[in-house]
Amino acid sequence: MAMQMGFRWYGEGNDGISLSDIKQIPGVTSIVWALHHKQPGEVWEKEEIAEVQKQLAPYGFNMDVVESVNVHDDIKVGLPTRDQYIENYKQTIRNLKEFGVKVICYNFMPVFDWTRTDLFHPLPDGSTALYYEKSKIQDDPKEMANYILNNLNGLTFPGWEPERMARLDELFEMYRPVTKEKLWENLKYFLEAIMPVCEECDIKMAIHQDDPPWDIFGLPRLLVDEASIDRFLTMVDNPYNCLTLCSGSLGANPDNDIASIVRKHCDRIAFAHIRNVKHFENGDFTEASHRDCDGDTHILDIVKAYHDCGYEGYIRPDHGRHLWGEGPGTCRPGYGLYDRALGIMYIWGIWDMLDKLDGNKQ
Ligand code: CS2
Ligand code: MN
Repeated sequence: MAMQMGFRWYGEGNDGISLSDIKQIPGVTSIVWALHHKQPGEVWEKEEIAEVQKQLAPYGFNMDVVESVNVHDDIKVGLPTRDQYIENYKQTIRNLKEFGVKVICYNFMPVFDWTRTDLFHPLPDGSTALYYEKSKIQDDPKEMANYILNNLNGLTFPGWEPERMARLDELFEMYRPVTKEKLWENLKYFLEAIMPVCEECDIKMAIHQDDPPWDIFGLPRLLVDEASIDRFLTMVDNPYNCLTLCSGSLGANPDNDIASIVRKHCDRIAFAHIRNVKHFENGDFTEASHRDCDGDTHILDIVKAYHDCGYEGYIRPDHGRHLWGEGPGTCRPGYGLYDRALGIMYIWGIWDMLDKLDGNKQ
């Protein structure tokens, strides 16, 4: 068995890309999905999950991977109310099990999910891509949040729920006493509470790294490099406590050697995100095509590391550029159709050739 290729899709009526478009990309077997209308902390009901199942079934896609079931801020902050939200999370896991879900991708970033200063930054080839200008992030978080919200053109984006962003002052206030160590403790508390349910349901929790992998706006960020990943996996040393290893998030720091993290922790990687990033000397970075030489993430080494390890988990192309008419209003930043499809073909190209060199059948 090879790795299992997935494609992130935001749901019927919520994504300009159709399942029949995705069906035409070679080798995609999993739709990486979520209930995007749910707020963090709410239980995902079986009837709602069944709707998605009904949409995917005619195309033969499985729904093995969810990205993301977002974690409520009270759990991250460690408030007494967290226990109720943890109970809700457990119930969601049990409900997802009924539909054959195998992996839950999530993150533990305070306040913001991924952060960028330009969502449609022009590249020399005429396409656009997500861009991070380091100097801008020292400023007012509200300015950045408003910029992102105003450029989503009415599209929902997990982690950027307008309801949460409207409470930004309150959120920053809530996180004020949460030091990095406290955040680690709260993550441990959460995982230890849900691990028995994951075992019972045979569902792996796969944490996504922080993006970018460093503290922003004075907020602590945990999963940023090899040492913090080591700490995370030993802190809760359970085969159901896994990683979504995101080459793009980690790759924003040029010191991270992602291929070596893959080799070290392959058995704990349940889901792989493949994305390429190009750095500039002043600390800015832009997202790039998946082709190795277009960025600094070393995509060839990473895919080879997965291949050498006999990786059989899920994988998906992560953010791509916006091409051929894609742009604000037609696609979510990073989630157009074309560049992600090209990324898939690049990944398959590497994988199939490595298989052939090994003398294996495709
Ligand atoms: C991002 C994130 O890098 C990525 O894949 O698009 O939004 C990611 O989906 C979440 O952080 C996972 O919880
Ligand atoms: Mn990712």
